[in-house]
Amino acid sequence: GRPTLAVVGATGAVGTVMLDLLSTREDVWGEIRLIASPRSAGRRLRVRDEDVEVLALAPEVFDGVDVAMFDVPDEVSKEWAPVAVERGAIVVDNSGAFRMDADVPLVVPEVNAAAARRRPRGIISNPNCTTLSMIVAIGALHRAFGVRELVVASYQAASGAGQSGIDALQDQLAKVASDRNLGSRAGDVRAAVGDLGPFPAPLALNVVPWAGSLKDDGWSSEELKVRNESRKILGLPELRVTATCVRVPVITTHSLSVHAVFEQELTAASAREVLASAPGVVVSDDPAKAEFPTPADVVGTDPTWVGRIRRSLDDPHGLELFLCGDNLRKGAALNTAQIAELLAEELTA
Ligand code: 11C
Repeated sequence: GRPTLAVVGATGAVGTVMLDLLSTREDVWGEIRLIASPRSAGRRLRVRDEDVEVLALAPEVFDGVDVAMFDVPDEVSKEWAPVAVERGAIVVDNSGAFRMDADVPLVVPEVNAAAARRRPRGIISNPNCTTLSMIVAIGALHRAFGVRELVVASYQAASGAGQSGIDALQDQLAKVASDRNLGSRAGDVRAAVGDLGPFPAPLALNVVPWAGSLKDDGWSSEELKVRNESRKILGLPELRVTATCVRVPVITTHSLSVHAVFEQELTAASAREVLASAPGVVVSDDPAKAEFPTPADVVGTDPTWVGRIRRSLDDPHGLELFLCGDNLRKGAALNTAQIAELLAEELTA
């Protein structure tokens, strides 16, 4: 029979996109069980044209489940993913809890699908949305030219911080929309927006050079994730990676500016050719016609969009790129669904 799927964290920002994907992608699943915190249990959510009741997270809800997708905070995954495995499920986890565990593969199907086969803990990790918004394109370039270094600046959307991030940005935008004098005196936007929500500074009419938590020597957790996860996915433990992660007043879709250095010399044309034929990548690059990816045009789509492709002026091994990817789709729910579909194929083979 078809495998049974559990969606843990069904009511969150990513969970909502997941239910949409499960309703629109080719259906490989038997039963789909929706699971959330006791607070959300009993709600009914629409998936595959049916209303399904949300069950409260408990060990028994995993009985009979073949594949369990988790989109919950790190500490909830840490506690409950092993419970689901114990009850017989393979877990695809979108938290940071297991990504750097040597016995947990970190999988992007277009880049390292084979890694999903070795999973001694019964858990597969889904990368962080910022890493995921560039890695399909970088993986394709790596296969062609051999990547040596990445210098990344991110422009991250509010929904990366979940539903509370979306709510905070929308509330702030409503507060600043009517006052045309805002933005010309230090502190005026801060005073107008009031509640900062999950962000450390106003996000409306602003950019905030911070995402995640403070780690050693001034780095943010998000910046270290981009480095560590890129290394693991590409299988290059020594890859030089520097990231500066910035939050911008966009609801959904992360953007990244990347300076990449390769073993081989390359041209913008040769890079464009590789990217244009890479699965999961769309090239949008004709600045004379104002053609380049922007979050407003990319949101709601599946691929990684790449534009502004230029050979570095001072280095024939260097390439400049601007990338956009929907952080809730490829950045989270879509990549998780793709991994789960690989498992469904394996289980029914
Ligand atoms: C953000 N990328 O945009 C983060 C959220 O490790 O999965 C996701 C954190 C993670 O805020």
